[in-house]
Amino acid sequence: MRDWYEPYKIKAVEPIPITTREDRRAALDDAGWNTFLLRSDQVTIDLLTDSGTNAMSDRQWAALMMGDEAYAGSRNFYRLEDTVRRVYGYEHVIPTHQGRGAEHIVSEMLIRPGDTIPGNMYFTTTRLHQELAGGTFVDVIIEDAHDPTNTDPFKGDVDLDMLEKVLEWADRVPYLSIAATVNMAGGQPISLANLRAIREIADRFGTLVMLDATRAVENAFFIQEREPGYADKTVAQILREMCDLTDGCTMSAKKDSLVNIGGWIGLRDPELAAQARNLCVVYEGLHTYGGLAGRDMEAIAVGIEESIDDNHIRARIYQVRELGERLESLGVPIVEPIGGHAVFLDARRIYPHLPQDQFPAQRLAAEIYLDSGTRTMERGIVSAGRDPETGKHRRPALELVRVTIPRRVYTGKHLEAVAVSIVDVTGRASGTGGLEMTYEPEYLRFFQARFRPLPR
Ligand code: P71
Repeated sequence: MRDWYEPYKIKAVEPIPITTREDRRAALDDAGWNTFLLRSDQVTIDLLTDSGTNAMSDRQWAALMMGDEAYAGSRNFYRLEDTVRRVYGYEHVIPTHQGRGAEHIVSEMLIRPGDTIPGNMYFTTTRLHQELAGGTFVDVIIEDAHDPTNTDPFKGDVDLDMLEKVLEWADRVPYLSIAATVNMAGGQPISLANLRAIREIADRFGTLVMLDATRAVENAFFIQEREPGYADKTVAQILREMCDLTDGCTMSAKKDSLVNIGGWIGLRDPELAAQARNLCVVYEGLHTYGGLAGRDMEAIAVGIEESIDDNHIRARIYQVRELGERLESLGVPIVEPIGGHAVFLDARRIYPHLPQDQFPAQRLAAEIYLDSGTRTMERGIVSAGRDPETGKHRRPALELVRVTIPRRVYTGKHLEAVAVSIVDVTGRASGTGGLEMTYEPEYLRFFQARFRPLPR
């Protein structure tokens, strides 16, 4: 038998909304041409994100019934703590309501005003919390990551020379902010060789390495597939080797861990852990629930175990890859190599006639929705926001639409239909105009910004 089919069968199904083009045009106008502002009832295939959109297993649903909703010392917390210690290897585990709750606490705990935080490409919430704590994020990802056509197998790697330079000139670097895989680069992995070198540099300069472990299991799969010497190791072994090179992590359990809500902080140092627990009770909830119900923590513990199954993670990555390869074979420009959680469409190459100020990726996401009711996400100039010092748009090299695949939710046929729609939309590209922004919120503007279509 082939070894890349889904290692599960379907027990419960949910109908999906079917709409007309007129319905979708009205919905898009109501939503200010921003896919974040659509109601899910207006969306047929929802590829906005893989965050919290996973299908839980029968075991996870059963785990919800094992919720111990005690205010303090819930047994579900100890189960989660035990699972994280065993799988990720961090001694201290502080639960949070989701990933950004963990980022908030870690940023406030470690960053002082004026600090510099180097990392392998920004992520929206991560950088915002670093900035709100008074720090400045500096991107030290390798140059290849900014080029969507470059096929480097580890586009999430850090440029080690650049990292050393930043460590030499910066006044204070509280930690290195290292993501696995790198979301904004296209779901690209970091290699173990690079992580090892980062560890060595961090030790030499006396700074910490904090991992964004949100999609670290997906990263571990890519290492197994691509890094010499790892083909015979399990994804679980590789994940552990990655974590062992770091001092702590922030985690959004809504991705790899196959749940709908939750997060945690992992730490080794007992004093830092005490500080993090202290901030947890201020912002999240008692340190044994961190804003989660007991049942949520139980479902995360089960999800972590399922997430490191080699058959699960292979089927997950292969499903994303199948969509990417189909689009590629039909001539749609995408980011290469195909990443872990999504296929990224290159709006610059699809709409070469649109200047970045007219939000080509935002328009492309809207056009795909209009065509088939498929919801995707802009990852370009709108997501990048404004520079806090100059107030000008940040202009990222990558102007992308992310077609994100929730785990265990859609079938190959759904994704085939999505590919057909994307091909139709790109076929009409030369007749498509840009957008004008009509409302811009101060923080994380992509969530709530509104637009108006411009004529071609
Ligand atoms: C994704 C999300 C969710 C999201 C966040 C912001 C804008 C749009 C969508 C969340 C991540 C992530 C990484 C690498 C931390 C978080 C925050 N990703 N690190 O990709 O990808 O976690 O959402 O649980 O707070 O759609 P949180």
